[in-house]
Amino acid sequence: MTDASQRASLSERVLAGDRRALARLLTSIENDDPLGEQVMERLFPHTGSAHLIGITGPPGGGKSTLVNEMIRAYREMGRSIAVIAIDPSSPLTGGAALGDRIRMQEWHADPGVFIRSMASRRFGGGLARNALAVAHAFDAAGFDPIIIETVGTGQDEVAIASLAMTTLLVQAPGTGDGVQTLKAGALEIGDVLVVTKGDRPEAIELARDLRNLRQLGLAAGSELSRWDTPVIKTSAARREGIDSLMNAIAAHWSWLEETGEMEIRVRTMINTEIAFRVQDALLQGIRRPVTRDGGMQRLVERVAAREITPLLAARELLTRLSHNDTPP
Ligand SMILES: Nc1nc2c(ncn2[C@@H]2O[C@H](COP(=O)(O)OP(=O)(O)O)[C@@H](O)[C@H]2O)c(=O)[nH]1
Ligand SMILES: [Mg+2]
Repeated sequence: MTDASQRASLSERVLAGDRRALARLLTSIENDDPLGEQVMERLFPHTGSAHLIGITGPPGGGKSTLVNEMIRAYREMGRSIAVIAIDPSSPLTGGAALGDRIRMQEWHADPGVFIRSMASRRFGGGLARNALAVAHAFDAAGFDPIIIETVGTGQDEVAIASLAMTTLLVQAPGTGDGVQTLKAGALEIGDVLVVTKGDRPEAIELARDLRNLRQLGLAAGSELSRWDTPVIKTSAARREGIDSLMNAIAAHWSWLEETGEMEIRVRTMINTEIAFRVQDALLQGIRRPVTRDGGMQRLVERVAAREITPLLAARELLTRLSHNDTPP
């Protein structure tokens, strides 16, 4: 088979809902294999309709358990759902945590559910690029919604979760970091604030605190406050509050559509994704040729000797990259 026909057949099989072809494509994307990139070029016109939902919050906050209940709810509505779980991988398990693997087993035989676990350790700077490409692949394959779960610790991880039409910000009672330690602005990335582990007594207070905080935000009168960010208390353990959460997600989608915010949101997402790619390309470019010929080191020495400023060094690197040193 020629390369071209291989690409054509892989993309057609993905479009036709072939799971093995999709799994192959995802692996190609994760490995930065050119095949993945080429297939995505063919598939991209078939994307853009899925509801991307980001979910982020502290490790152990109950995100994956909640996502499992969301899968159940979407399946009851007859919707196909894909989940991208980005986890700081443990060297012991090499990726998905045991609990996650057990949960994934539950949906193993259901063709309407596709869960992909990505270990953030493996990707470094390329994490964002890969996770978003995987989301596009799911979109082309007809999954809707697509949930991206990230641990809300690293900057990249939070950024990815906010690269969604609807972002759920999870807070759990008893994780030690109460509302008072929520970083300024952290609340703003949440379109829906979710208090998980609602079966715990402290959840009531946490939900109340979050509602008060949200109220303060509204009083400050931000222009974007036309969406009244709901605070939803859920218990995945007791399967409570899931319907309210699903309604809040659907309401947010309708709000995006009705107000024209969707257009703006989608463009912001594309803008950020292109910026991620540029960042990536520049970093790779700098790491490869310039470090190889010792150019980077010479620049570092010149800055250390106070001959040039760091800004001038950066400009020189960029000039070199845009001329002849850029790798293909
Ligand atoms: N009591 C209670 N515990 C929960 C609930 N949801 C999750 N947990 C527990 O919290 C821990 C972390 O859950 P997990 O979903 O893996 O958190 P993640 O790291 O945010 O994905 C696990 O031990 C879960 O059993 C809940 O609704 N109630
Ligand atoms: Mg998890």
